[in-house]
Formats: sequence, structure tokens, C-alpha cells
Amino acid sequence: SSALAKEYEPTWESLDSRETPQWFGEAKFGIFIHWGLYSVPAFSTRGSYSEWYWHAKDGDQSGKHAAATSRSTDVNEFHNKHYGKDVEYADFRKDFKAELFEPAHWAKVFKRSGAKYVVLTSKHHDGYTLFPSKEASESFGMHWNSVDSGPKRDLTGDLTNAVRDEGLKMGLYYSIWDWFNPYWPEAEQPTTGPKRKANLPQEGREKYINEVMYPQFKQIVNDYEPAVIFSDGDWWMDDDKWQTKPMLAWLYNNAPNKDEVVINDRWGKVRGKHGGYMTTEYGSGFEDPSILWEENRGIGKSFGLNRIETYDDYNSSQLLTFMLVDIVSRGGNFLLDIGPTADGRIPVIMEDRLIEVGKWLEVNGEAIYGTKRWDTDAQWSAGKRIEYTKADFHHGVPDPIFEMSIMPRPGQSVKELYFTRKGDTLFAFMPKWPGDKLTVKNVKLSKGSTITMLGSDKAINWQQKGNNIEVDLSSFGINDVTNVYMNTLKIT
Ligand code: FUL
Repeated sequence: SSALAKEYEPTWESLDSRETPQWFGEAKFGIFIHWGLYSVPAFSTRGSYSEWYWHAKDGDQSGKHAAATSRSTDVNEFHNKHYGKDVEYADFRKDFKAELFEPAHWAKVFKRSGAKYVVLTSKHHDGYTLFPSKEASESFGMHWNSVDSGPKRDLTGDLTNAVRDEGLKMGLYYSIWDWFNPYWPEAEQPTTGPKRKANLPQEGREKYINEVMYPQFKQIVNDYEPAVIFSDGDWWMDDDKWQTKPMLAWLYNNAPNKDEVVINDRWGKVRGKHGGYMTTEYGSGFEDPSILWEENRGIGKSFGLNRIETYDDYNSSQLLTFMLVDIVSRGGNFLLDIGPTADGRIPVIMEDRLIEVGKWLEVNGEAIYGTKRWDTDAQWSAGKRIEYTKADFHHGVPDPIFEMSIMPRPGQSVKELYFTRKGDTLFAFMPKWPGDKLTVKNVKLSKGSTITMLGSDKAINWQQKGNNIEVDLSSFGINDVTNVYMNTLKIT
């Protein structure tokens, strides 16, 4: 379209005038992957992020960046005990082998999950790239990418090809923050490992931006043509200092897939304000229907694998399905994260969760993909609110992780029905089986309208009662309710 064809300038006014390519808002469900050197120790304080291992161990202990990190004492104690004081983060390269990595298998699991896109950490905050970056190695003064060290493999390229072979979109996470990059002046000086060369703030920043960040960004765009670019690590410095706007103008004007590429909102203190879509993390998204957004989180409490997590730390497939429905009913996308192992496997419990959500989507996907939120007041007043009890969940309910978490917990009341719409069709999700009779408020149907349940052929009787419809579900027995986690009515 013409909106996509114009030339963009390095201002938010210009960049924000671009329409976000339509595929993204229709896709609804994506898989996030945090994989890198931190997958070797795969350890953090319960409830925090394992991909921050190096930072927790060696970084700034002032608390400036501590929000998501492990307690450094835990990490140092673990590290010194199990690896020894002399072992440096860079030494993990020899244990990051990915010897069991089967990209085609990963891609099949993603396909089975019903996800439409995948986002891989091409570079996390530690600066180690999963693609052949000479800039990463040059700046660190040692092999600092997965092709010249570790697995000796272009993990980004191999996974990108496999994901596309399954017909899914491939996206890349790219951290503009590079904690301990020796060209980087404002990061903390690590106590072990490579030391920073330049210590002049402005000069060092320019050097990092021009000689590492820009070339890497252009390389991943040109070589892999990611459909999503999930930037990160931006939050402590503004966009002028990060010099992200010129990079984005270049992207919008020059990316080989410029009609397809979508960006998030993490470009330097502009979260929730600027970019292609807005992000929340272990959060609950946005209520404003005009905002395009995506909520991201792990299945458990970390993005990278955390080996101290046990069964009860992982959300059940039922809860994940619930999150997906809640998010999509409010107009958002769900980017669900997995943390593979250093030897290249997706932990089986994570495979299980993805495949189970996928089974549900196989029956109910019609009510998810390509839908919109039902933007009437009725959506919020429809039905009654219901209480959940522990018995409503297939297994233990995780404790609250972050305050804004959307997960229903015992004793918490949530909506009885969640809605999406597609044209004139309304979908009503029933997280809890309502019994024989269901009232849907503020819906006027014409005589020829039909109501069915996804996955079933049974005709469903209904009656208009004033502004509401009464739906007769009495003919459904336990054997007809095929969608274990949640059933969906199609009202058309
Ligand atoms: C955060 C990062 O600091 C986490 O490690 C993770 O990558 C998450 C998606 O974004 O800001």
C-alpha cells in the first residue's frame, strides 16, 4: 500500500505514521525463545530471570537494573560452588554446544502449538550473538558469537529456515544494550572477563553504536529478514542517546521485507508510546482498543531456562489457554516464551505446554486468529463474574509472580465469558462450563442466526429475551465437551 511505500524520516512523527503490517494483529500467538550462554548455568533465584546470570554475578549491584535479576549473592554462591571462582562467563562458551539441536523438530513443535510467529534472541544483553557477528567478536576481543565459538553454528539462520519451512513467520529479539561490551562506557565494569577499552561516555557510546549496534542490526535485517524485531534493554537511556530513530528509518526504507517487518516499542524510554506495537512483560496488556499490543512471559517465571524451577513453577496448559483467550479478547497478542537447554533441546514440559495449547487451538483457532475485540460496553457487562476454586485447575495454581499478572487465582472473580468477533460473527469463550443454561447479555440476533459450539455438530437452541439471548446447553453431556480447557460458542 502507499502507506508502506513512502520514505520515512528519523522522527517518531514520521515513523509512527507507518501502518503496522496487518499480519501481526491477526497472528495472535507467537513463541519467544531465550537461548544463549546463560542456558549453560540455567540458574537464577526462583522468580527471576536466568538470562541475567552474568549481570547478577558480575554487574552493577546498586539495584539500578536489578528489577528482573537474581539476587547476586545466590548466583555468586552457586557459581563459586559449582564452577569455581576462576570460571568466567566466557568459559561457558565451551559448554554451549547445541549438539542435540534439531531446528526442524523445534519448528514442528511451534507449528503444532498453533503459533503463527517465532521470536529468537539473536543477541541478549550479554552481547553474545547466535549469528556470525564479527563486530561482537572484535569488540570483545574474543570469539563472541555462536559460529566462531560454542555450537559453531549459525543458530539464527538454521532456525529461521526451519521455521519458514513450516509456514510460520520468523522474528528476532535484538538487545541494543550490550552490558559488558568493552566499547561501551556506561555499563558496569565487570569484575571478571573482558574489560572495557574506552571509558569516555560519549565517545564510547558512539563507538558501540556505530561499530557494533548499527552493523549488527543491518546484518540481521539483510541476512534473515526478520518479520518481527523485538528490541530490548533500552529503558535506562533515551532514544536520542541510543540513536535508534535513524536505525528505524533505515529499516522502514530499506529492509528487504519492508512490507512485512514489524517492530516493538523498546527503543529508548518510549515504551507504550512509540513503535509498531506496544509490549507488556509478565503484565496484562493495554485496555485502549486503539493500541496494538503484545504481552510476553515465560511458561514459568524466567525467560531463559531456570533449572531450579519445578513442576509447580510452570503454568498448566489450561492456564496458558486462559491467558491466550484473555489477551486476545482484549485485542492483544500473546508471545509465550520457552528456554531451551544448552545442548539444544526444548524441555519436554515446555513442549507439552505448547502442544496442548495447540490442540485447543486446532478446535478453537477460528475464534482466535484474525479476530478483533468485541468493542461494546456489553463486552464488559456480559454475563456474570464467577469465582474460581482450586478444583477448577488441573493442577496447582502458581503464586502471583508480578502484581499485574492476569492469571485467575482461587477466590478471584473473573469474567464468565470472554468474547472476540470476526465480521458479524461473535465468539464467546466459556472458561467454566456454565451448566444447562447460559445468558449472553446485550446481543440481538436475527431469526436465521445460529449458535454452535466449536468442535461439535450439535444444533444449539436459543431464544431472544429482550436484549439478551438465552442459550440452551442442556443437550451437552460430558462426552460432547471435547475441548478440555475451554469451550467456545460461535454465534453467527
Ligand atoms: C526484558 C529483559 O531484560 C529480559 O531478560 C527479557 O529478555 C525480556 C523479554 O525483556 O526486558
